[in-house]
Amino acid sequence: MEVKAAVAWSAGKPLSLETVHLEGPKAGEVLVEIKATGICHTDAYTLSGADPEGLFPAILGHEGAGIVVEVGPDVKSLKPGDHVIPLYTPECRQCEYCLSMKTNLCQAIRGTQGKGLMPDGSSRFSKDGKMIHHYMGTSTFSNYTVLPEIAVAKIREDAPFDKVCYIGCGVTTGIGAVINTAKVEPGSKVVVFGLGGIGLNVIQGAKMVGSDMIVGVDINPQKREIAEKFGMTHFVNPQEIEGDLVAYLVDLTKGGADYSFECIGNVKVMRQALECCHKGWGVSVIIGVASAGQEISTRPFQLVTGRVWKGSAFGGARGRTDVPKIVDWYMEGKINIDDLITHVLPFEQINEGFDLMHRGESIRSVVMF
Ligand code: NAD
Ligand code: DAO
Ligand code: ZN
Repeated sequence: MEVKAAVAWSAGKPLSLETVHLEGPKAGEVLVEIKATGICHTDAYTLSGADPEGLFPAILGHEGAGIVVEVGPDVKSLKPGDHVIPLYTPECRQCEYCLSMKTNLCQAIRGTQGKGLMPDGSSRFSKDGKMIHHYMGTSTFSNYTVLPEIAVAKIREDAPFDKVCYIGCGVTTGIGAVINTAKVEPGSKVVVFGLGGIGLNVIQGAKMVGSDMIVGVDINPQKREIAEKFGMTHFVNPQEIEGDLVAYLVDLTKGGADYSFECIGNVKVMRQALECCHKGWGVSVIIGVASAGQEISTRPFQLVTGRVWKGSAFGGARGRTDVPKIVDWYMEGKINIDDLITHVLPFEQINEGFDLMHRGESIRSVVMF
């Protein structure tokens, strides 16, 4: 079939709106009509050319929601008409990783997904006979996409696509890092570095589990108001404090953070996030994706004296199991997504969504087909 897609032909260029060819689903795959998709920092990172694993041409996008329109042979868990969220972290429930119950990093289709291909090693997208890569196994910048069944979460039908698409990445990443990765307890002191689309969801997760003190750190003072709305109790602008930021935060938290989260992708800030943690038990979670070749460092004594450094991908969430529950939380009013979606754009203005992000004017832009 012919579909509408925003194609990344090469790095560093705006997306090109095209009609491209999409082959139907093969065994174990489903065809999904994408109704809405968020634009995430990670799409911009890949489009910029800084992502060493970025492949071109490709159809980017990994934060979508839509409806199943066709299923291939052997598909058991989905049917046409099901409302769904695509998963860049699949959940096969059969691989060693899924069965370990220690990680959400299902490896069932890792090899082909990383090469921009479907599990059979081919792409479903092409233009004039030229192959176009899939992206993160999802390619939601197309009004139709083909997905492996194991990379699709079925959600309730009354959930609005233009809001719950954000659960496909940002919401789950932030809230999940608090609940699944750090397992923050009520009464905790939390420090969040970077108050963007991820950090604000960390704040809302920390508030949800009953943290007493939630310190937000950002160089953009305009983030203060929205962060307070989501539960931040103290704001720190590193450019406004005198002296060492780590010492300032340890003093503010009276001994250090029980939990800290790096939501920027800056290796210097990752070190600050670890070192502002409480001696003996503080846990620091890296969420931000640093540029290629970057390395983190600290004095090993920071770890010897009880601080713990962890990382979190997709909030440690098992997508097919956890995403429908997070959609329920939104529908029950337990989490706020509406105030984080600052811009809704028609598909034709998808490049404007990237511009808004680069200018720091949006938290999340959502594109509707
Ligand atoms: P964003 O651009 O919306 O937010 C980043 C925030 O950090 C901004 O408010 C900015 O002002 C602030 N900032 C920048 N430099 C700073 C500094 N030196 N000190 C303090 N604040 C600073 O980005 P986002 O969408 O929230 O994404 C954050 C990171 O998370 C990115 O690296 C993204 O790729 C990554 N990410 C990771 C996962 C995962 O599963 N681990 C998932 C999605 C996104
Ligand atoms: O299993 O080796 C693996 C890689 C899984 C990829 C996990 C994604 C990490 C987060 C990247 C940003 C997502 C928007
Ligand atoms: Zn698996």
